[in-house]
Amino acid sequence: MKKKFLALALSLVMALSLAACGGSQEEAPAEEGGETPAVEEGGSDVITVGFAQVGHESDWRTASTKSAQDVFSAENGYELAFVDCDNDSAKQLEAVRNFIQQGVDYIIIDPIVSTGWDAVLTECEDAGIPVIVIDRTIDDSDKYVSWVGSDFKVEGLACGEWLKAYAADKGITEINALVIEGSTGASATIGRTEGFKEVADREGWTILDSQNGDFTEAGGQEVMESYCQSYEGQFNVVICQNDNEAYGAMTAMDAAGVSYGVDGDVIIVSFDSNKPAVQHVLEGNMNATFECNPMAAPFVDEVIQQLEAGETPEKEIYMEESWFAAEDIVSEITVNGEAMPVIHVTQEVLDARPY
Ligand code: GYE
Repeated sequence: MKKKFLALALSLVMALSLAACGGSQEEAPAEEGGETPAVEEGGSDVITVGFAQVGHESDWRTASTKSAQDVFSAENGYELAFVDCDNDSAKQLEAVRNFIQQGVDYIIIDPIVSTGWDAVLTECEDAGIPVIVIDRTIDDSDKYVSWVGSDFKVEGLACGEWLKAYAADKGITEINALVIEGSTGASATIGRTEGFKEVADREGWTILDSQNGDFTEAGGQEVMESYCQSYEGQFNVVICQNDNEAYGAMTAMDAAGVSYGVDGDVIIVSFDSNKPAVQHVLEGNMNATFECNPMAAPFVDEVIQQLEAGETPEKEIYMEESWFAAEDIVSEITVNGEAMPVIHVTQEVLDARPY
């Protein structure tokens, strides 16, 4: 499993530079180029998989899509029906219903929002099509086989605990934070918001504002432009719920003449830890980044193979993630009673990042 994961990670690095996000709601086969390798000799039928992806809003999403396209390939015995739902919940429900009509073998859903799922999951169940949920959670139905993803609340808690330790070391006694949230209703947004707020409340920090930047660079820039006007001179921390929002926020702070990062007045952090964000941390433009691992597809493949073999997969599968900081100040934090390392970013650390 680990070997396979590493191999995929490597191929992803090479493929990322080529990856491009198309327009909205594209439907494309998974196989690339002209190659259509036959299913292995003596092998079983091709397994058809429908994947209702959130959209193409971020670098994280591009990596997630690529992971699925790499794994659910013709070479691996799959045929992938991929739908980019363009961050539109109605489109996502429609995509799942279309998969039912097409009679795919398995349906993968990365739920844009965490509620409103029970009816369509019941339809999948009635049609006898197993559903595997990835990344974001479904919170109002358990009619799916497995979920593979991250504990977003732990990510938010880790961010809070790191900030607490970092501020203490730097002698910063007052925290006035601005939060740029991800898309409303997404479990990633809900968990990261809750986790950070839990530490903020406990420590008596002020969260001046918390607004939706939609997990996009443009959204992050727009929210930060308005924050720079409304809270001029009042904030010393900006929490961006993904990397792309942080890139937009830095552009907005540059324009407003606000300094940030290791040598600046404002501490800025992000979630996801895509390579460009880790690069910003290495350069000191950002203080820290908290990883969310987008490579769920190999684990989904494993779930499907278990189902094919008549086995019962685990209901919840958590991705492994790391926390990265610019300065070698906080080397460990404790989250939910568990000690977790904080990695000081060096060139070697950056070079080893798989996405
Ligand atoms: O953090 C963000 C993406 O659901 C965890 O969605 C995912 C989030 C990720 O757009 O970049």
